[in-house]
Amino acid sequence: MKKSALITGVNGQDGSYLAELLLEKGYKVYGLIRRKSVVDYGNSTHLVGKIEFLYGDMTDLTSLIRAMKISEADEVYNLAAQSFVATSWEQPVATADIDAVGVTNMLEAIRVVRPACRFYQASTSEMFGLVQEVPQSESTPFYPRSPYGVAKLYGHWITKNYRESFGMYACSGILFNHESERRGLEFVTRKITDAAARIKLGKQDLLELGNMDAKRDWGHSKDYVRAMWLMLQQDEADDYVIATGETRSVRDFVNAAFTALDIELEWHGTGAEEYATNKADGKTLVKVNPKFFRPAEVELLLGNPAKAEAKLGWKREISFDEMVSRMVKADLERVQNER
Ligand code: NAP
Ligand code: G4F
Repeated sequence: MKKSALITGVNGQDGSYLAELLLEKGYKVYGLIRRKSVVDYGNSTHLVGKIEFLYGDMTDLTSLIRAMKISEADEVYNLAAQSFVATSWEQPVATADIDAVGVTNMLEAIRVVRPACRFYQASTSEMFGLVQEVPQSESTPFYPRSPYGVAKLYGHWITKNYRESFGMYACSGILFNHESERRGLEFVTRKITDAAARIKLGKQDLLELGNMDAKRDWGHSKDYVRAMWLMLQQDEADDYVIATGETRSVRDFVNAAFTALDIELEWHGTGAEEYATNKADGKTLVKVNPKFFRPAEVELLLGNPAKAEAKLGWKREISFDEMVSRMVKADLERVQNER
């Protein structure tokens, strides 16, 4: 008999890659999406007809109970979230409703309808925030720095609590930043690759960014959704850090993206006065705009994936350079074909 899986946030970056992976593995896949005024399957548009879409919302327990009843899910992957850190200062209450209480709603729907169903929670390296040690592992104390990080920490602990209180198979993946050709355009990596492509094609003059010194441990989403699935196939539920073990600054990412397009940058100034010129003609292509600075920043993330590698047999396959090159190539093609 086919296993059944329910993915919340199926039209997001990770949801679409995970749905592809589960289809390859022979699952019947259900994806939860929100009703919008215009029908929009987002990153999972190509999966229409292959997976079953269910309307629902993380803030509406009744819709999650309904989704559990219809899907009869053996595994639930809770990827739905208000996932953009900067927006969490503008919409702190909505972020908490979706990213914190929404997790309890999903766990309750499982507990009431199908308690044997396995549960994956999308936890995040943002919970480490003002990092208490380097690198960060499963035992590193948390210190979130944004309403998003605080809400996700609630989701993390309620998942652990349902595991301990009710014996549910509930896991949290503490995933470090992961990107792809499907990443939202507001996140820094995709903002950079999209702008670099436009600048290369003469469709944009300048890229404005915030904190160039922030460091992230960046991997590719396709590798990370494999880890989610592995977490739900073990004898016992547990929490795992998923990361590459490498860290780079935003400036490093900018250099890598422009290099992939054969543009060499020269950097000048520091802090809010920093900018980069094209070495070939001296034209300013990148500059800092303080409007993108955050009220509180996460300066350094670097994960230690040793536990996941040893216990899950997980290993990332897509290198940093390969990821940047795929993102730049996809954006170049897309921008070229824009009218
Ligand atoms: P994403 O592209 O922003 O996808 C988030 C999804 O959640 C979207 O499909 C969105 O649907 C849905 N959603 C938002 N609010 C909802 C609500 N109230 N009810 C139902 N669905 C809702 O994020 P992602 O990068 O794929 O990340 C997936 C998950 O992993 C998120 O929980 C994120 O916080 C977490 N995470 C991500 C990273 C990373 O680096 N990518 C790292 C650690 C953890 P709409 O299209 O309707 O908005
Ligand atoms: O790409 P970002 O917006 O991602 P951030 O804040 O690290 O969050 C992402 O990763 C988390 C895992 O650690 C996820 F939980 C979360 O859902 C999301 O996927 O920003 C990365 C860094 C930040 O330090 C930011 O200040 O880039 C810096 N940055 C500098 N200029 C910028 C910009 N970020 C954005 N979005 N836009 C800028 O212009």
